Amino acid sequence: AGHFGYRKRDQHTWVQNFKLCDGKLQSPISISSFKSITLPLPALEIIGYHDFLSSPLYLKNNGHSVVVNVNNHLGKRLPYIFGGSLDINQEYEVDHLHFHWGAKNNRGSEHMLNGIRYPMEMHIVHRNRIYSSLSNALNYKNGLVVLGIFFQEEDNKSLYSIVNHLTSVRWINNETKLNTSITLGSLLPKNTDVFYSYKGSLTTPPCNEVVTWIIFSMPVPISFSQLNKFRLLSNGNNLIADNYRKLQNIGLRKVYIRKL
Ligand code: BO1
Ligand code: ZN
Repeated sequence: AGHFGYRKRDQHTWVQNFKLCDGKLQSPISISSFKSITLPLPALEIIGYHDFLSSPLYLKNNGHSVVVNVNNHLGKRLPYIFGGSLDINQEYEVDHLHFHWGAKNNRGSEHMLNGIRYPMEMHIVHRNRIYSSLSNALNYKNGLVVLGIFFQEEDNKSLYSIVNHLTSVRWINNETKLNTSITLGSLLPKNTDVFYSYKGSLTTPPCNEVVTWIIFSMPVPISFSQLNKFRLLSNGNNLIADNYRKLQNIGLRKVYIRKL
């Protein structure tokens, strides 16, 4: 029951094995700046994102995505976030990052922004520090914060360290050690002042409704050749590309926007 697929007919069967996927607070959604509520939110504080992550860092193909785990930083304090739309006194430590991408440039991102679907969306998944593990945090509605970062086609040097290792993780369960250190900060958009926030879910089974989403308005550049390296990744039977969930109903939810 840990298996799930992204083809349309497969996505319709998620709810059979994972009841939570049928909830009222599901992700992703289509975000419109016009329909969002402007709030005078404080800045999102992003701490330790410019420190090099302690090595070794591993890149892994898990059959659904490609993942960089950053939760095994013995000795060091993990990069964390607070402020913005998050509850006061709640700090969220980084756990891992992963990507959702399309086989073509006209698709790949999970969220849509003002009618645009970007070719890729990165998720930096954070766990509320009061919970001991990611699986533990999945039981609480203030358990996770995911930063959603859109990519648009244009050259980008900062992604090279991850992209250059993708050929080593072409197949499911392939794992490789990154030979250069990275900082999370290099993966963020140049401007993090403007973002959208709403309450939603994991975009994959088991679809727990425990995620405060923070979606940056500004995309990060990625080149066509870099995107094509993601597009070669395989789960053994098929390409992983198009690993984005269909849009979910916004229902009664509100989306907030912080602007300058
Ligand atoms: S996402 O950022 O909403 N796409 C997202 C989706 C799933 C997870 C985190 C963020 N969590 C993972 C857990 C795994 C579990 C998997 C199920 O969900 O980290 O332990 O196996 O697919
Ligand atoms: Zn994701």
